Amino acid sequence: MSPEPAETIAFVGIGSNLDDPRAQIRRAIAALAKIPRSALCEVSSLYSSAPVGPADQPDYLNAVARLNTRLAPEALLDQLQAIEAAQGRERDGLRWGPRTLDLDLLLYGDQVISSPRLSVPHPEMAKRSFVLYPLAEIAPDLVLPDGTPLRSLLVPGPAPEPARCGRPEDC
Ligand code: A4P
Ligand code: MG
Repeated sequence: MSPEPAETIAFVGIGSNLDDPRAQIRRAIAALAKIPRSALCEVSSLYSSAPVGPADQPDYLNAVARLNTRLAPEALLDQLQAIEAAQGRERDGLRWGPRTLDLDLLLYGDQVISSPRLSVPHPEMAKRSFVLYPLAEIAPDLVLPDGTPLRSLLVPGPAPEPARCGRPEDC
């Protein structure tokens, strides 16, 4: 029998801009809390921002969650994709198009993963304030696997607006 994998801290980016994004994110958080062999430890406030990518789509709400997990990275991705599917995520082939729910595996411990299904750290995360600010809210001292302090990435560009409702449980 293979040994139990070590517990690893994973950060998941949550985004939605269709079909009541606030409710989508609330449902997603409830589903993240039920992922097997994992514990949902913390969730950031919600942040609203204009879409990155095609502009003819609604604004997004985003948040970041921290999980402690004993799932391997691809098994965790399976769980995230099952939650997206359960919330009506449709993939129409449009890159960065509108979606009911997007769950991205941002970080999995210190691991750098490059497989056909998974790139970790998420390749776009360092450029995206809608990821960096909620991540910094729950992990201010985080250092990326390449040694870059998260804090150093926050300086350029405006912060996304925290959504008025604040933390997801208050929505
Ligand atoms: N995949 C590879 N690495 C990962 C990872 N670290 N996490 C693969 C999750 N999936 C990963 O993803 C396509 C494939 O990427 C998956 O099958 C998986 O095997 P997808 O979710 O089907 O497609 P996508 O989300 O449209 O693509 P992508 O490139 O992940 O888009 P992003 O980067 O998620 O961007 N603007 C604002 N303001 N807020 C947003 O949240 N989101 C996007 C989507 C665009 N603009 C946005 C926002
Ligand atoms: Mg995605």
